[in-house]
Amino acid sequence: MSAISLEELQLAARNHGMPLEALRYAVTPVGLHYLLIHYDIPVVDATEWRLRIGGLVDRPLEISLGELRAQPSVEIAATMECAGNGRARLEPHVVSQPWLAEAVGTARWRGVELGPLLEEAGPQDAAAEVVFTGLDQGIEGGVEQQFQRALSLTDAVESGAVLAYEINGEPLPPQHGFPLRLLVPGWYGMTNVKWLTEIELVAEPFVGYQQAQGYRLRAHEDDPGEPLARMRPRALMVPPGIPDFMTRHRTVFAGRCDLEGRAWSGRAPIARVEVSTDGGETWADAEVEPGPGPYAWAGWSHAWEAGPGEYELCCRATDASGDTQPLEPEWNVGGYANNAVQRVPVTVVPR
Ligand SMILES: Nc1nc2c(c(=O)[nH]1)N[C@H]1C(S)=C(S)[C@@H](COP(=O)(O)O)O[C@H]1N2
Ligand SMILES: [Mo]
Repeated sequence: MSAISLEELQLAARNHGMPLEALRYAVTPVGLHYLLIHYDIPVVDATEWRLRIGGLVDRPLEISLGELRAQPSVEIAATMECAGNGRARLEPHVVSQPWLAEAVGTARWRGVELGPLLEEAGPQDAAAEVVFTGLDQGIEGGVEQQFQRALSLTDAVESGAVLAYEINGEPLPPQHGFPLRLLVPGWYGMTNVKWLTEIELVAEPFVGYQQAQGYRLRAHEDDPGEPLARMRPRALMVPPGIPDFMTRHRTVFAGRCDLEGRAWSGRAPIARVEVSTDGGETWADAEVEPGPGPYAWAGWSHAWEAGPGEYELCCRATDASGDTQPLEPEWNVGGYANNAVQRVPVTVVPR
């Protein structure tokens, strides 16, 4: 693996992953959920804060947090993964937040459904896209900006998106977007705009930095690429046994070892999870159990009779559309959507 720079360490020390042993929880405890914050976490005075819905609508809205909380709410359990998850495994090295595999978490998000709220505002015929603006500000690619992302009006209405003010039954903490964030189940993390303050309906395709420059799958520098949208299938395992402090290499004691983990896809339900103990040469089916909701990861487990020796454990998810994980990473300019199978070297020692 190529060396990580101090600048990348600076990002990695701010944006933390979910320690993989937390895959044991069907719903990730808030402090263990991964975090990704492009700029600074804004401090928001909830009494001053308003959500504005405007642009190509018949009835522009300005809503306080109290008014939002008074509306009918829904709670969805959703698995969210950063589009950059797996980036640090790519060769040649892609400079950005250096995730290995841990940029994921599952939370119960409570809030107001986006679709009905947009209907209330009355989208005009010309409205084609919905632009979401966060309060956080920074400079990226030389462009001064607030974090912004857009969805087509159809996706905004039909994706089951929620404007969330609670995570796991508590008000959003500052780092997860207090007081309000967008949550679009099944989509990669960048879709879910935090510190949401404005929703604008527009006629033309949105060309903001995070839409037109960032978060695109590009094969080479001159390739305009495809925008990232829904999460590719991925399975991860709880690293078995005990870790070495420095290398994290796993030691497992011989005998029965219950391998377990979670698997998700933003495109279709998980249909199959397989496990390999020989680096992907041979595979066995794991048992799959439903997760905490249709938008959340499934649980999987597999009993392994571990004899002394060296092993490379792998797991691989396949979703109901037939989409599965590659054995080797597929490189792209931004280092996105690398869902190559996880590999966990372990040493099994006599008990
Ligand atoms: N306003 C704003 N929203 C944002 C971001 C951000 O930097 N600013 N980061 C995005 C990215 S890239 C990801 S992966 C998710 C991470 O959400 P979390 O930190 O709550 O896990 O938030 C998204 N929403
Ligand atoms: Mo992300």
